[in-house]
Amino acid sequence: MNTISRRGFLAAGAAMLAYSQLPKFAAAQGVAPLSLQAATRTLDVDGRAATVFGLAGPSGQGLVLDAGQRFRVDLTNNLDVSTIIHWHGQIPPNAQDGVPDLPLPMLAPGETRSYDFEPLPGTFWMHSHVPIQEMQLLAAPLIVRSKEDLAADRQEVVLFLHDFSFKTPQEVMAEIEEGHGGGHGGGHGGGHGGGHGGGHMSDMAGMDHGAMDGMAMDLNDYDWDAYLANDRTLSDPEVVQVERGGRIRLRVINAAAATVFWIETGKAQARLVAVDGHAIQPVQGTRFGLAMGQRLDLEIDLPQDGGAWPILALREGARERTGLILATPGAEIRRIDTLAETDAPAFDTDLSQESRLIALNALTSRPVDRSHIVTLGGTMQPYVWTIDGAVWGQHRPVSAKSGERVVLSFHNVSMMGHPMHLHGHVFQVVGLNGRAVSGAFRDTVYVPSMSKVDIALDAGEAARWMLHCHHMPHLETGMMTEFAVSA
Ligand SMILES: [Cu+2]
Repeated sequence: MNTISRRGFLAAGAAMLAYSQLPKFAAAQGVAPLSLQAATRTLDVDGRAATVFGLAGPSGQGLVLDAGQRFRVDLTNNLDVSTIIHWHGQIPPNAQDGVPDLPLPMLAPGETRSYDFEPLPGTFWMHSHVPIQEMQLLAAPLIVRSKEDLAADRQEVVLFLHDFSFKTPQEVMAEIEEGHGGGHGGGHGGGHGGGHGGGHMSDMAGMDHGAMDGMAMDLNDYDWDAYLANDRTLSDPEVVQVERGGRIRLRVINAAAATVFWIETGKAQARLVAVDGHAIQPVQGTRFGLAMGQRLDLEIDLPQDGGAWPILALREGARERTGLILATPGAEIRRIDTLAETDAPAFDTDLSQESRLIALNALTSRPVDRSHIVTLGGTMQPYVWTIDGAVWGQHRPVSAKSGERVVLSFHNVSMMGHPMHLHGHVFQVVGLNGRAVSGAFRDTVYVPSMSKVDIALDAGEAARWMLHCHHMPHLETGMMTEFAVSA
C-alpha cells in the first residue's frame, strides 16, 4: 500500500506548514497536555492590518488530535479581557463545556484552566461563548482524526470561514440594532420556490421588493467588510499544494458570526461524506451549503491532469465570495474576483439539502419519552430574537430526564433562518416540515424561515445545557434557552 507515499510527497513539497495543512503528527501522545492560547493577532485583510483574537495551538491556529488521543488541553487566557472557550459539538463533562458561569466563571486575563475528556472524532471547532468575542475571530478549528483518517491515503485540508469587520463588535451590533446593518433585502435573489406548507411565503412573493423590506425573508442582516477563508480573502487566497489524481478530504467549518455560505467545488466533483463531524450516506455534488456553526466534510478526487481548482465559499443571497485554491506544483493560478457576477441563492429555504442527508446508522428505535415544541421568533425591528417567546434570562427551560428519548420540534415563525445549536448532545434530524426522515446526526441544525425541523436525542448528563441560535447578533440579543436535564 502507498499510504506513506502521499504524505512523503507532501512533506517534501510543502516548504512550510500552511494554516490548512494538518501536521503529520498532531502532538506528542500521552503525557503533556496541549497548550492553547487565547491571544490577539494581526491579520492582513485586503492590505489593511487588523487586530483580531485567535486560539493558538502547538502548530498554528486551533488543535488537531490524533485517533484515540484525549482532549487534554491547558487553555491560557492571554487577552486583556475575561473569556471562556466552548468546544463546539464535543460532549465534555458539563463543567468543561465553556459557557460563562454555567457552571464555571470565565478565565480572567492570565488565567490557565485544564481540560480533559474523550473527544468525538470528526471536524469540530471551538470558540468563545461570548458572542462579541466570537465576532472578533476568537474561534479556531478542532480536528479530531479517526482511525480511518490515519489509514486513508488522502490529504486533509481545512477551510475555516469567517466574516469580518474593521469596526468593533459593539459598533457592528449598534448598526444592526438601528437597522443600518446592510443588505437584508438580499434574500430575494434566492429561489425559495415551493416546499412551504403555509400560504405565508407565496403571499410575500407577490409583493414588490420595497414593500417587503424588513418584512419578507431576511438574509444577511449585516454587510461585513470581508469574508475570510483561513484568515485570507480572494485578493490573496491560500494556495494549497495538491498532487495530480490526489484524494482530498476537505473539512469546511462555518465559523462566521452571521453569514451562511455555499461551498462550490467547481470542476472538482465532490462527495459530501459527513456533516457536523458525523458520517452520512455520501451525496455527490459540486455545491453544498452550511449555516453558522455547521461543518461539511467533502471528499474530492482530483483529475490526473495538473491544474488549479478554486474551492469557493459564496455568501448566500449576495455576490461576495471567498475561498482557497487547490493547485498542483507549477499550475497557473488565476485571480478570482471577490464579487461573483450574480447573487448566490438563499440557503436551503425548502430544506432540500437537509432532506438529502441520511445518517449512516440511525438512532436505535425506541418510544419517545418526551417531546417539546421550541418556537423560534423575533423581528429585525426591534432587533429581538426569541425562543418560546422569551430572551435569555426570561426563558423557560426545556426540560428532560437523563436517559430519556426526547424529540424537540423547532417551529420557526420568524422571517430569518436560525442555525440551532444544542450543547452536550449529538442529535438526529428526524422530521422536516412534518415529514419523517432518518436524517443526519448533528449538533447544529438550520431551521429556515417559516419551517419546522424535528430532532431526536437521548438526554445526557444531568446538567444545564445551552440551546441557542448560532447567529451571533441573535445570540447576543438573547436567542438562547437551556435544555435542563435532571437526574
Ligand atoms: Cu437566530
